[in-house]
Amino acid sequence: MFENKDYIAVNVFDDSVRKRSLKRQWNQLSRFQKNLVVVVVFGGILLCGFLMYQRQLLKANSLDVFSSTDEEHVKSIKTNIVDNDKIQIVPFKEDISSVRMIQNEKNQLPIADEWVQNPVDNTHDTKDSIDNPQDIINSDIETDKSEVKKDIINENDNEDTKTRSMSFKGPTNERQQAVVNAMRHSWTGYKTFAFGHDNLKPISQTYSDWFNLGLTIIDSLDTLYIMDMQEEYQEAKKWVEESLKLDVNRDVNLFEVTIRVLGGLLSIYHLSGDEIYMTKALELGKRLMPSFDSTSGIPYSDVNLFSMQAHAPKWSPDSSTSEVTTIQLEFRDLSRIFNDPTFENAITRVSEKVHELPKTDGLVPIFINANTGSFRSFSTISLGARGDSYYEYLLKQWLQVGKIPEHYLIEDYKEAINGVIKHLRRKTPNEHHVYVGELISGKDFKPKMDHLTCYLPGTLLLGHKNGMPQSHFTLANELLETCYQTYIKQPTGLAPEITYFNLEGESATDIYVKANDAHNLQRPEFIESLYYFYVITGNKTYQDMGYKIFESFEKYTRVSHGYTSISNVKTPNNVRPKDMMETFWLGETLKYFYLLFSDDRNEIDLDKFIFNTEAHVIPVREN
Ligand code: DMJ
Repeated sequence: MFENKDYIAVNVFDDSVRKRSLKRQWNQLSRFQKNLVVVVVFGGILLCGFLMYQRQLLKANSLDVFSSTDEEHVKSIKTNIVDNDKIQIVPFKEDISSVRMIQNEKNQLPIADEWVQNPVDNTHDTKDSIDNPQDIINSDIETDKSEVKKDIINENDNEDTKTRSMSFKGPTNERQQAVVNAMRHSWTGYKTFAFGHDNLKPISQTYSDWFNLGLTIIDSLDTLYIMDMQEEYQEAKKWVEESLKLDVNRDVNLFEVTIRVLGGLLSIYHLSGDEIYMTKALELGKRLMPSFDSTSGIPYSDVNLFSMQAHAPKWSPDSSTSEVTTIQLEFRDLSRIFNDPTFENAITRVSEKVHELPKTDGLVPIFINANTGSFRSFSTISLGARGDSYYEYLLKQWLQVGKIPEHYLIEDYKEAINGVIKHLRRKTPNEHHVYVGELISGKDFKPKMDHLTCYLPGTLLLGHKNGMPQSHFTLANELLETCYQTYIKQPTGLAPEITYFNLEGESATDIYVKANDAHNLQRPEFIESLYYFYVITGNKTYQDMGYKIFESFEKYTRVSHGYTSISNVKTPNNVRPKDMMETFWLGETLKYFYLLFSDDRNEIDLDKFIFNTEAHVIPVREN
């Protein structure tokens, strides 16, 4: 029954028997069967060859992204000394920044200001240089080389980086200590069950990955440093030194990686002075640059960090407006550190393009097309999801470049806030809560406010501190109060993701929450605003408001192995944990809590630093 066709006898010890047996089997096959075998074997060989060739191509595209020249560049940055070209890196001491100054008899201006003021004069034309990502890398490296040659290396080149770092004293009161405990509990859960992965799932005691970049570690670095959690900080730093791989072969979101990873690396570099972070930041910056390779210069939303190919999101041809306009602080800072305008040129071009587009009294639609460079017609106008940080970065970029009077960034900001007051600000009929709604299709008012919008009171106050009009101050106070109400009106004391307001008597209560919007994702925006209010006014009431909310987080989101987002803020008996600890819980929310409770309002000096939208610190130039 097993004879011949169904059974092949192979004697592994006798080669001649084996060969004869195989030959016999071959001869017994029909012509069709023989052809089939030939096709399968050769097809397989061809497929293998093709796959290997593809792999080589990808490697060729990716391998040279970061060369040893960058290492040299990093070294030279530390202590560039003024030569006849008058270019200097101001060492990071107590520290203001690594801002370079051009010194001459007539004036003293940071280089970055000149780039912003005269962007068309840039010798690096971004559009030309991004046609081939490999070119941009090579040209960057060439630029790096020439800078290195120009610089005279200081004899103190190996000066201990600690002398360039900022030191933090750790918690000085019970509230700060409580936040440190929360941070330690979050970190321990993450370290135990998710170390090296993006997120902790604290209930199932496992992890999830989004970009495969160890997001929680990077987002936490500066928080651990500011809280003086030395042991945990060293664990995080060691991971960056030994395990952070930036050439991940997957599509990542340009905005998210910029604000969390690039921002996180830059921030901890500025705080600690450790060169490893700026080396990594440079590599990441280069890997993200292909995003700008669109016809219009408006970046694509997604980029593969290994193949360095970028594209629009899979679900739409458009990028989010807030995403393409919330990468500028980070890329500009990278340019300043490395004295390489390539990054700043690319993001300045985006800001300028957006500046030129038609708007509704300064308000922008939430979608923009990377190929046409135009806003999507009839898209929503919102200071919540997809719109929020466009407004935030107008102000903060202006602060970053030294508050140049009448700069288009601050003019756009002022116009936008006037637009908010004119089109989006409303007051509820009974309790008179002032809120900021949305314009659906760019025109129909909707009385809905995302929790994300609660960053606005803080940003408005920061603007007012820097010369913006009284109307901004008034709106800031009104909105802060309303945001607080979105917390304390819930039985858990935690705000939902989205709140609706009574527009003209259609609801029994002035503030209400729809079933699908009742989740709380441990977001930072309101705590961020409280932080600005406390630091700028010195009024401790804001600390008390914050502590009440902190206690609610403790009560409803703390679990055995970390903290979790919850599904329902309206049901204290069953908040339905989502089993997810967001990276911004450690990167932002806990950081702002800690700074809010500080006795020292100047722990981070707002005249010297700006927080990016993920609460990572970026220096302002020294005036
Ligand atoms: C963070 O990633 C940033 O704050 C961003 O600006 C908005 N979303 C989250 C936090 O809510």
